[in-house]
Amino acid sequence: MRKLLTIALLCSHAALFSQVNIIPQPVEVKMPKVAGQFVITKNTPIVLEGSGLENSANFLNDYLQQVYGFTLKVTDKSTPGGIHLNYEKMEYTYPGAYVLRSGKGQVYIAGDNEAGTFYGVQTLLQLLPVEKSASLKVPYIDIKDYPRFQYRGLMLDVSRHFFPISFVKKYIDYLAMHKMNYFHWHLTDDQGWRIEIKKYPKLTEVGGYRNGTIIGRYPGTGNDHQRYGGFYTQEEAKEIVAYAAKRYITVIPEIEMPGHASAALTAYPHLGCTGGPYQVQQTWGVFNDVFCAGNDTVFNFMQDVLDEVIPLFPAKYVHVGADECPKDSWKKCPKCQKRIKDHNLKDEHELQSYFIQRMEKYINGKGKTLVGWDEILEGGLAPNAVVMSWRGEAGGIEAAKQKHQVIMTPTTYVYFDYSQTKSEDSVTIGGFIPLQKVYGYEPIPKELTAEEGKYILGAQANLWTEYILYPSKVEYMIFPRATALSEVLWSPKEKRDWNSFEKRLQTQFKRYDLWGSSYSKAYFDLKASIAPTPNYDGSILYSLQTAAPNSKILYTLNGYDSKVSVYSKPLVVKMDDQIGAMLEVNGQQLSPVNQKFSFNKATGRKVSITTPTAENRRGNGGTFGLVNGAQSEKGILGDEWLGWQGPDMEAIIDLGKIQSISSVKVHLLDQQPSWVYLPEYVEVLVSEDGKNFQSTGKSNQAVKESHNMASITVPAAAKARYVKVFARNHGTIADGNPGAGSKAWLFVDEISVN
Ligand code: TNX
Repeated sequence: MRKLLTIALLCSHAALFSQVNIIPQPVEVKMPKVAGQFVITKNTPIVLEGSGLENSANFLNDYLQQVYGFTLKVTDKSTPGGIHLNYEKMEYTYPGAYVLRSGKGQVYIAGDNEAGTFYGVQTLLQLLPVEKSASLKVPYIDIKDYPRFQYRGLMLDVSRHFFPISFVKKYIDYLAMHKMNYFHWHLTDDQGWRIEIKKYPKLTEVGGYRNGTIIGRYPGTGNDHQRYGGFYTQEEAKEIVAYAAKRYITVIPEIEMPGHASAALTAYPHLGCTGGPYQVQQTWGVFNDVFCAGNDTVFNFMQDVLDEVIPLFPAKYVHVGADECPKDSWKKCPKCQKRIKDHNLKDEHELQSYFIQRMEKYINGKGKTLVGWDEILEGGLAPNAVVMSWRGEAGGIEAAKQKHQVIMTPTTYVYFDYSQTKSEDSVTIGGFIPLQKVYGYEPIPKELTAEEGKYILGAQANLWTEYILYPSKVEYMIFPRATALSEVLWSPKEKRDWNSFEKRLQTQFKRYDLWGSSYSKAYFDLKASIAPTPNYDGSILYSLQTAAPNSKILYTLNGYDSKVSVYSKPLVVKMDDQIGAMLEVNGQQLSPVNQKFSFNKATGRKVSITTPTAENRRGNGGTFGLVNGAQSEKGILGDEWLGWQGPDMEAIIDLGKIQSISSVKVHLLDQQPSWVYLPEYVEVLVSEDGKNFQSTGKSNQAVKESHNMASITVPAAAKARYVKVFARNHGTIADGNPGAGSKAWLFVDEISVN
């Protein structure tokens, strides 16, 4: 009997536990010995056990109203039962710790501070059912939680496209529900100045509007010739700040200087080096029209602007941009050149540094801390500045080593304007950052010592809006990636577990539906992978996978000539083929993939490399990618490519048995603007025993295969079992080229032996 009872208890525990799908994963979740559920009804009171808890109660009620259509009575009389909001002293590193206990007759949420209780309420909301009509049962549970990082942010660019106050609030709610605490508001850029400045009304009257917008992906297919724009009044900015504060979110304003200034210069042309005329830009990119660094009027203007901006935003941080400032106009400007001379500056980079340091003094004088993009490292870092590392992690690493605080926002992991699916059908800026990549991001680079790592305040995802015109597209781009990021930023590192996240994500998808929010379904895409057979017999295994429930995978062979088959296990490919596949869900066909295979003597054979590739350039399926029969058809840095920055490539292929060969061809990427160079030469060496190798020759004769791909073929008439292919890296990039002085990249995706 007793045994039976235990089993029954365990079963109901398991059922209740499957209802618990909290993101970000809390530090500790326990189910109490006795399983059960607390039911929230219209008569359940919210009991405030301390002052300052109204924000939490109001958020809870607003959510209940919006999602389930009712609110609860709030009382500060200590009555038994109901939802109790309280404080409790706790151990934590950063503010925001809370406990949540639900049991017989009550839910108890206590934070170490107001924000902690608020985060406890966010967790409670995730314990509620994801169906509108269901009764609001909260499983008995015992949660202890606190954040890992002190800075957990999302940025929104409102210059390239403008979003109404109502949506900015919604965006802030999304942050709140993910326990994030910084909203970075990118308010000015070349395409529009979006914040009212009373002393300079033309900033918004003129700079707030452009006379057209490029159509399609840059360079585009034309211009729509529609006047476009908008701005926020100072009153509206205050409203946003107050709204965010009630959600324990700090708003950081960004006022770009000295670059990305076209909109401001159009309003006040005397602030540029040439005096104009300028225009509010109608296309995307980086523009040469920047604030003049030799003219004191510019500094007075910037200070006046900050005098009005700073009082609106209680944040201790003020973001001044400072990214992507071309130096062309400064080079030609007598005032800028005089400034360089007068201050003994080395060049225009030091002039940029002068500009930022001068503004930093002003900002510090107002009791605030300057934040800038990682370009503020060039020409000398302003003394107290916080660096936002966006061009990869390098800027963040360097700044932390210089003992500066850092917010990580690398393009490689958290640029949410990049595509999250390979079959994106809307226009995006490009790139590819799938959900799992975001989930796998570690904000503290391993290049840092434990001590240096402390300078990493946290991380933030950026949403640049060149190709994001509407709120629904914003949601589509941030979800579910922002949900993954929230776990990176909040949960203990050792609690991060992709499989567990995937399971909880299924409920999160339903939660987005409950909110009426758009989100990307790329997670369900059909994904293909190529692997060797266990004995490397010269054939290949092609596997197709999807996470989509109730779906079928369909495929065809021979360039779509074969009949359509239903996929059940990896396909064994033995010769040239072209496989097409897609998903079928509810009769709809989705997510097509297509793979061409070309076979040669090396295909499907064992291959090894002597020097490892760069960590983020291991290729799809690792080293085997060199002989997997799949040659990149697109000269973009997709997964197929293996890359080395600096080292040479040396690959050894085992053909399985001694045989006659005639030549070896290496397929390469040639994209110098991205620091990718062809090798100096390729040499082939052959062996029968894998020990004694003999050179068959070298070649540097590259044959162009597309605008940025090429191949080099080396004659290799021999009898051999082992083929060693050596490609000499280009070395250091010469002056006058992008990346001058840095090590060149070598990219290879396929080696064929004929
Ligand atoms: C670079 S990130 C920019 C933005 C663009 C973005 C597009 C940064 C500091 N500057 O101006 O919108 O790329 O991904």
